[in-house]
Amino acid sequence: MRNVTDTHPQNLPKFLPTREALAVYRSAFGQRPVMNPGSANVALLDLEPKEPEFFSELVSGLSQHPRTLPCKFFYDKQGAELFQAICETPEYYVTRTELKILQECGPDMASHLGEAVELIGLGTGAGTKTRILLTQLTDPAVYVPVDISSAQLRRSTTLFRQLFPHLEILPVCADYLQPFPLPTPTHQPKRKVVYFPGSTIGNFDPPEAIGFLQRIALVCRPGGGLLIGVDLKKDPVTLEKAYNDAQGVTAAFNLNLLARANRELGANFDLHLWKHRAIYNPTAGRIEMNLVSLCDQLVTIRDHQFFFKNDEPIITEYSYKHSPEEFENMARSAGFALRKVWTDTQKLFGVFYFDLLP
Ligand code: AVI
Repeated sequence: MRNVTDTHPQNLPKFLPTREALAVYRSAFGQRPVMNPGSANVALLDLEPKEPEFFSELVSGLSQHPRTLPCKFFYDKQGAELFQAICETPEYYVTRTELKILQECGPDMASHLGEAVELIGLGTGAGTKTRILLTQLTDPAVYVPVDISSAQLRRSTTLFRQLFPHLEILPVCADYLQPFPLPTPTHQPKRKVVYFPGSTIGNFDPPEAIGFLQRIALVCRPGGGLLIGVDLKKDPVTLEKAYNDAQGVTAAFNLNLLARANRELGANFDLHLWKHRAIYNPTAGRIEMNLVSLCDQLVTIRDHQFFFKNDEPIITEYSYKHSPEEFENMARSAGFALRKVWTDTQKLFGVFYFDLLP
């Protein structure tokens, strides 16, 4: 098999028309993606971001005022494991609630999506939610999982090929925040539906979220749809507990960003001199997650030095919470019309289904 990293993003036009995307995919993988027993050999379109991006974005984020670190860098191996552990804490209702909604309302969701769809899963991780959805769908034509972690994508693709042996699965390893090429399936789907679970949309500022939804609209046109999980506005106590769990898993997840900089870039952050903080800002409607310096300190990252004052924060993540009306309006401005929202009895979380406006 050819080295699939030949298909470097710089060499590819953005949002390739399907025929060209197919050519790129086939030249990388052969006529059809290879079915492999071990996940290490799963063929995927590999556009995984490489290390220099972490260094340059870290330096530019720490040079800003207020200082920031992009939350996409949370998810190295340790960070992905910690995120998994967050999802199992009693306080983090988000994952549990979304799963319950999917289990209970899956058949109704499937009837809205229709038959023979191409399901494009963005950031679907281990694929627990997608698995529930795919089980309910009527004769899906193809599944295209898109994830930033090639290891995760290979594992989940191997599992999904065993679970759904008749389904064409075309994995793409890419930072889905950037334009990426889509492979063309063997069987023509009736329509494309983008699936974006987990309330990751909440990690975008509203203008960024609208821009992202507009790009999704380009991907699923003409006549496609969007199924998206969104964390809803609720009382601040429940929200703050979810991001300050008693076992300290979220704190470890946040601090892992600094540990990752030490591991990968030889930075010298002393983790004892930083603390995790997560506060709900009701005006902005978001959880603000920071790492706060516990003293005046100097940190070196390769040839860069940063001086942090006592109590100075680094913004690591915003997690916006939306009311159903707010989210419907945002999606409408990106070209989507709401068909249905499924929620739990406490209205903690919503799974929204939109059709693309003609
Ligand atoms: C991935 N994302 C939706 C999570 C959230 O709730 O914003 C990330 C997270 N950060 C802390 N806990 C979970």
